[in-house]
Amino acid sequence: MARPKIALIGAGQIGGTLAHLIALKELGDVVLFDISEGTPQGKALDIAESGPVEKFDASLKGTNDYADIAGADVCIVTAGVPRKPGMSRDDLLGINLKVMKAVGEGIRDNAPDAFVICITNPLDAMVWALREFSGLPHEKVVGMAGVLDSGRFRHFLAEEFNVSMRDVTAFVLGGHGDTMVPLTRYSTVGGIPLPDLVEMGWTSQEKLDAIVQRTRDGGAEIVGLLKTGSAFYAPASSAIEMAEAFLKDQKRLLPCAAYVDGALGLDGMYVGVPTVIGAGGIERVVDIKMTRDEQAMFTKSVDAVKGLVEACKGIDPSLA
Ligand code: A3D
Repeated sequence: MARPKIALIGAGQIGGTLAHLIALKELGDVVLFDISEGTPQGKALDIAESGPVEKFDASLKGTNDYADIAGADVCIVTAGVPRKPGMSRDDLLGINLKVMKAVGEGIRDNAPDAFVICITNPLDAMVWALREFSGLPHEKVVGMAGVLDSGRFRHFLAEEFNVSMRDVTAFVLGGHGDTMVPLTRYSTVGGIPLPDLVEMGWTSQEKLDAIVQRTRDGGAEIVGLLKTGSAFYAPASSAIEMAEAFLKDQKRLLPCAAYVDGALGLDGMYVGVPTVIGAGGIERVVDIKMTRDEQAMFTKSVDAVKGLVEACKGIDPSLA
């Protein structure tokens, strides 16, 4: 059977890291696309030349031509600009919306059967716009944020409890931004929910609240340290987990920015929710029950995403 074909739209910090991870994990052949001439070609060749040392079998091609993504099984989109210190993700809206139009049309014309994972910020609005511009089925276009946000949460919790990150599960809901909703009730260490661990004296409520806030600010913390761009290693790993779930029909339960129509009281919008990813793309949106406080936080987050979607419609009338 031929190797899967994975197209990476955007060959910047995340795009290059994605290509490297795909090769190391032998997930498929890589086509790295960018408008910048030489960047995708250079990164593809550099990674390919590590093949004899790393002993992977994968072909890597860099290109500036959308025709080269033809027939891709997965497209991962990072095209656009990242934020700089002091910027919010929402400040990127205008410029990245134009990029989503070009990318959406490129995918529509060349890889209409692909499972598309969007990473470009502001995430929830950009994945919505990318779906609109591409016209692909909703279940095949999804945004990566929740895996990263819950990964950050799990890392901080594992450090606090001095336990393996493998035994920490975390649950986040809502938009990728300051309003994201880490659900402590559904987050566990070895199956023990966080509120129980507070009662057991493993940590204090104050410390847990601080970890929740650090998770919300996780992206800004890295931007502040790097000064020249945003996080890319953990975002790339997170998108790879989603791509692998699709390619291997793993039926993983992962938090993603998915199209929700009916579940969680929503009627047709993209926002971060628990999903099942398998060969069909987003095969299920998990309709969880929320307490009144959780519902209030989720509604606030949903409203923030709706505001950004309206802003997109104001910028590009074809979306209205
Ligand atoms: P960067 O290293 O700047 O790479 C972006 C690449 O996109 C550059 O190589 C550009 O040349 C390219 N590009 C620009 N316009 C186009 C176009 N029209 N077609 C094709 N390529 C184009 O950024 P990055 O890789 O660090 O980040 C990429 C995006 O991901 C940014 O929008 C970030 O804000 C976002 N991001 C999201 C998360 C989430 O968790 C959702 C995390 C980290 C970064």
